[in-house]
Amino acid sequence: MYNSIDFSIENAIATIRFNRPETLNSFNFEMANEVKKALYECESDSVRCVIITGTGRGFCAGQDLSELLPSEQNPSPRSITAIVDTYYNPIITKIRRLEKPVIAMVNGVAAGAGANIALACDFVVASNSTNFVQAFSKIGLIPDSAGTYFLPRIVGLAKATELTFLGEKLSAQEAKELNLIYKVVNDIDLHNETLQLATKLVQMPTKALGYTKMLFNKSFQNTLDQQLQHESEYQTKAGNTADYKEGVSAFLEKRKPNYQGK
Ligand code: T3D
Repeated sequence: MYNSIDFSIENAIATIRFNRPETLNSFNFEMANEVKKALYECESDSVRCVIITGTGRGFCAGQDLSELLPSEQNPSPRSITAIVDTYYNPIITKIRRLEKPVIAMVNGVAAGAGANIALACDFVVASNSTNFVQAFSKIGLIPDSAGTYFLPRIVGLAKATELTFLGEKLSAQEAKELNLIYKVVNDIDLHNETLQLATKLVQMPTKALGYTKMLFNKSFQNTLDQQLQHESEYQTKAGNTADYKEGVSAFLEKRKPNYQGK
């Protein structure tokens, strides 16, 4: 069913694994389409957390640069507009709009759109051999995939300018110190540490986490009054979930809650 990615769902955890290791999992047309399709599959209530990762020594090197210029095999390559509008923008939008946690398990270099897809996730767990590279300026492009949105908001304008203008490698440790990512772990521990986090998240009240994420999405643009109004709406939705009733009952009965994500 999938060719450029692996996709699996186990114990309510969906894993999307980029699978073009010969190009450090750079994005071509097929991989972009498959990632979008898999993200749509993750809308199912049977999925309560999503992990995005890569095969081999890289997470993702962004756009497959061999797909861009006219060649004998591909005399009319897709335009940059088409690539941004049909590959990256829908992927970022989908990650942000999925009402459940999305974890980037970054197993190695994350460059260009690959870096910014990771940074758009709710958690980034990176192996200590990882570098994040805003590679765009090196080839005369701007930082797409929401780089110009999240970076200045998270690290401030001066650091965002440095990272994107200079396009130098940022180690996982430096990214952690900048609060760009959640955790740095030894390469060998990456899978287990990420799985522990995902397992913890799938046992939590998924709808409340999803609603919190939607509120954070809105908070960047809203005034305080607008945001308070949205909190009222979403708290009403959260208060109507079975997990809310379970949470309160478990507290009163002095037992561990058993959340179903409903
Ligand atoms: O239309 C549009 O372009 C708009 C959309 C833009 C979105 C973007 O993502 S633009 C940014 C695109 N990405 C890059 O510019 C990154 C290019 N890659 C690199 O700078 C380096 O490869 C890395 C810093 C990521 C890693 O360096 P290193 O030394 O660890 O690995 P390497 O030897 O450079 O790469 C290994 C192989 O992967 C190599 O192939 P080979 O020689 O073994 O056959 C290399 O060509 C290939 N590879 C790496 N990145 C890409 C790639 N092939 C195609 N596209 C790539 N992006």
